[in-house]
Amino acid sequence: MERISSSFFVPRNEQGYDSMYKRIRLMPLYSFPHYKDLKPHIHNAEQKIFIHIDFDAFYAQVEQRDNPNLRGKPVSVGSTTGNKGIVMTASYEARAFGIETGTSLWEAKKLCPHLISLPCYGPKYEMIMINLMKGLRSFVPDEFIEQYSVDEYFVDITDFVRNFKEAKEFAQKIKDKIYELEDLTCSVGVSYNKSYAKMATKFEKPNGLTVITPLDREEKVYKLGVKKLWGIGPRIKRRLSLMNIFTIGDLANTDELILKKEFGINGIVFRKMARGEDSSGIFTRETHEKSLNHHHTLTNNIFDPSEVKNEIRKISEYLCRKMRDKKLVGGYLYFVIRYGNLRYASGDMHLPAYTNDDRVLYESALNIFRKFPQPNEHLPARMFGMTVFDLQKDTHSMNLELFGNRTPIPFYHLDKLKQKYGEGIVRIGLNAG
Ligand code: DCP
Ligand code: MG
Ligand code: MG
Repeated sequence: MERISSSFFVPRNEQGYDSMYKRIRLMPLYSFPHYKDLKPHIHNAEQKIFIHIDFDAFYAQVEQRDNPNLRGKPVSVGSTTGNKGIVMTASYEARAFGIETGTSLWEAKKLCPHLISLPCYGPKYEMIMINLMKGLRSFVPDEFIEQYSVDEYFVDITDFVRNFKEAKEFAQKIKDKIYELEDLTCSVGVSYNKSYAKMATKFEKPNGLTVITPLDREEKVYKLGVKKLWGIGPRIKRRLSLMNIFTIGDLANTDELILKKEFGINGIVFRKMARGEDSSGIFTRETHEKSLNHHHTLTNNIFDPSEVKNEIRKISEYLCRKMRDKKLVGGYLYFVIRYGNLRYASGDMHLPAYTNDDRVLYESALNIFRKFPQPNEHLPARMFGMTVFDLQKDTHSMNLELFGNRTPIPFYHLDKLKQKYGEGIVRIGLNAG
């Protein structure tokens, strides 16, 4: 594999830098695990093992690697235009002076007058990540790797190790491989869920390797401050402290309803993450794109149960039609309702089988919906939305076989009729609820 060297790239210039920076920021970032990735219905169905990889002082380390004169010196990478410059990252030598991401260049120079500030050179960092992806693929297939940000990866190694001891060895091998390929150090976290793995990475930075097993939970995680948890920033930390929640353990042991009342659905997510119950898996570009969704915001809010069901039915029908149109069946459903007061509730579930049957989607959506506050005069519904994930090719026979106990409906033919004679021509009686 080719080693990326700085000579490969055109010289930097200030003008080019902006667009390059935009490019790298436009890389798909799947952000903080959205509540829809957390499958609330699956409780430790199977234990997984993830590793999380994050480079140490990424941009700065790359610059130090490519210019030996910079090694061991305080270096920052960021924008260098006039006084408005900002530090994107700083080498660990510069961090010793208190310089960190987000420090203004002006302030950074005050903290450390001999700071060497360099412009950011996006494509180089991007190439490193592309090269690294190739390296990771020599350990596990593509679908087990998620590039999470400009310098981070998650790898699901559940199927490749038998226990945490092997997981640690596996992580060390990956770490060594990265060093061999790119001459860069990273820190690695190993744990049984993504949130803990990401947290573990930070424990021994730089160049660290940390494992958090379920047995370590109380000892290593619960005593930490809530801010160490993925997605909890200073504002949420402040709100939590007003509720007397300071550590991750406090958060994990707070009643779900109390958190829900304060933070809505996010409260439940925070608690799950604190407890190590984040069950989100690897999001690849593939699985991410393999979804279909439909949302409908009503012109007038509704609360009459039959009207509400009718809306859910319409969205189910529409989505199934869309799936059939692409000859796909879906395996996972996400359902969301937004109320008149702009609060929302959502949930998701595995569909009973891969399907594009209107009835199955409708019933499943209703199953999720039943757990939510039911719309009423004071809390009418304003928007409904559904997303079907895990789309697979429809082999057709599958449908009939799996729902053998139901009357098979020739949906594909009906779609054609509808197309020809208009929507009203046939209506399937969907009765659930
Ligand atoms: N970055 C950025 N803007 C931010 C945060 C980071 O441009 N607000 C860039 C610079 C970093 C790179 O992304 O080098 C990776 O970000 P990290 O948060 O992983 O920080 P570092 O890798 O620099 O340092 P650490 O060793 O703490 O991971
Ligand atoms: Mg990093
Ligand atoms: Mg990072």
